[in-house]
Amino acid sequence: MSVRAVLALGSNLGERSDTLSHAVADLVDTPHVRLREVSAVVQTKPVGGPEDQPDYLNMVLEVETDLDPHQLLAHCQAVENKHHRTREVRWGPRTLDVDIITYGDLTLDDDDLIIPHPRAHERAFVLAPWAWMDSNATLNGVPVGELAKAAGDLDGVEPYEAEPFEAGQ
Ligand code: PH2
Ligand code: MG
Ligand code: MG
Repeated sequence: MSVRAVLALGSNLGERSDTLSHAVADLVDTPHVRLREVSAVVQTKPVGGPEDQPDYLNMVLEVETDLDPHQLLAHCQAVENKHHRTREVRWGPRTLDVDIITYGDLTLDDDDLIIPHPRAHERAFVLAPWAWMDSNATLNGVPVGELAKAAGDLDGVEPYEAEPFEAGQ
């Protein structure tokens, strides 16, 4: 049986754009996780955590997977670790964060995993790229575009344009 899951990626340390690209490739580098949709990349002001941390790049993916939720979590954490993720400060700067936002229609409240993600409904850095990727998406029965408009951090979310590529650099 396979299930559609939405994953959110964030990076605010190092080569953020390269990290996100490689993370997408790593997440789907298994027959158990297949890529269905990819959002635009957005640049976002940090929400919570230390005030002086750099801006994030964020994006979301829809995947189809036959991993169960805990297997999918372990897979996401393995990809975070590959990108040198450390866990010193809660909501502190990180090379890569991969969060499970939804897993089909499942609701789960385990010590190590809550689905849907408990803060996704109020975070424009997740909701805005998600709404642009999938205009029909809902979270807890509410269109994600509506949730994005109500989110306090929407002003800090802007489309990200990659640096132009120049030969020889
Ligand atoms: N992730 C957090 C806390 N704050 N802010 C932005 N803009 N983007 C994030 O990905 C983010 C955050 C915890 O995971
Ligand atoms: Mg997170
Ligand atoms: Mg996380």
